[in-house]
Amino acid sequence: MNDLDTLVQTARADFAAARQGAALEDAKARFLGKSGRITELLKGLGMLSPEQKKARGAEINQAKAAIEAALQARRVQLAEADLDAQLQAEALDVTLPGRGRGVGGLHPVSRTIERIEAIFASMGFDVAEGPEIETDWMSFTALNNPENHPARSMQDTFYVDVKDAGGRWLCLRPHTSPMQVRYAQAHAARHAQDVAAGKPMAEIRVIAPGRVYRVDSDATHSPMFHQVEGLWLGANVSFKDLKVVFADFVRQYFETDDFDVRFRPSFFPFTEPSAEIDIRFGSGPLAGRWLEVAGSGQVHPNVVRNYGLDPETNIGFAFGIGADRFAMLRYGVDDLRLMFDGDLRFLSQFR
Ligand code: 2NM
Repeated sequence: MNDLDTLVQTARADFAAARQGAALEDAKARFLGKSGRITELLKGLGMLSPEQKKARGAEINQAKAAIEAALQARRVQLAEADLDAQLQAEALDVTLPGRGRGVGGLHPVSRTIERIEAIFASMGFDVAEGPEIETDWMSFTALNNPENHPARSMQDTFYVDVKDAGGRWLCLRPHTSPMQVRYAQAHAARHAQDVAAGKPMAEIRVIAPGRVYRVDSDATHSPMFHQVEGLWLGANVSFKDLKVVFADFVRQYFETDDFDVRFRPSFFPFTEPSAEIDIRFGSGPLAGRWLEVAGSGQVHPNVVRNYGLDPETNIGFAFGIGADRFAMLRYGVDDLRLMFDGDLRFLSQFR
């Protein structure tokens, strides 16, 4: 092997030993650079005779070409290795299951309230929502509960450490009736001219859904629960209308005609007479038992007066539905506490 073959072999070995582009370019300089081995050899040609120069020059150029080819081959190899490494590092396994997004859903009680709202809306009822922190007057006095009267304990609630202008503690509303008072007062103000002229006023038809609070907690009572209260007030709205409206609501809500309705005499401070509404299904999982599903009654004249209306010409009924109870009946849930524990194993069944 002559000196040039050895040089080419050395260059190949050096290039192979270079693991990165920078090291490879260093190795290139040692052979092909300004003071590299090949360059030095070419400079040495000047001392040779023309014959020798020609022969030796051709040999050196051959060696140079071989080294350049080896260099280029190694460059390609290193670039491919770099690309491979990058592909490895950024590898994406498209066969893995996606992380996905948690699918949310409405709470069963929210679904129930929306369903109840839609049914009453179809019968011409407006929907009124409002504050959960209320005055004593709105929560009790306006609803015919005299101040400090023991009947208030039927709706005993929680109080807030803030007093209203009259010096009475604010409370968490024990029912949504305050919203009906607010709605009826606004309605009376809107129709003040009719009211003053003793003319028939446009009817009030409204439901008030929402959270309410009571001092009560066991398997069937939660300190926070949901009501939908309804109010229909007009020139001569009667118990007969209440029975028709309520039966139609039950028919639509439970999607069956196969049930009886009965009114059982009861007492509420804000209605007179008052009645519990019971229903009994003729078929299905709940068939045969009377179920108490609402309270109701003819709105008391004192309450109508507190709406700002004349109880002689504005007559009607109100009712209160437990939305949580209705959700339980529809979905076959037997413990109220499940509704408020926030357990996803329960809630995800309603997505
Ligand atoms: C009930 C039962 C009976 C009711 C009464 C009123 C108002 F504002 F007109 F006085 N609103 N809701 C009512 C009547 C509520 O819940 C069990």
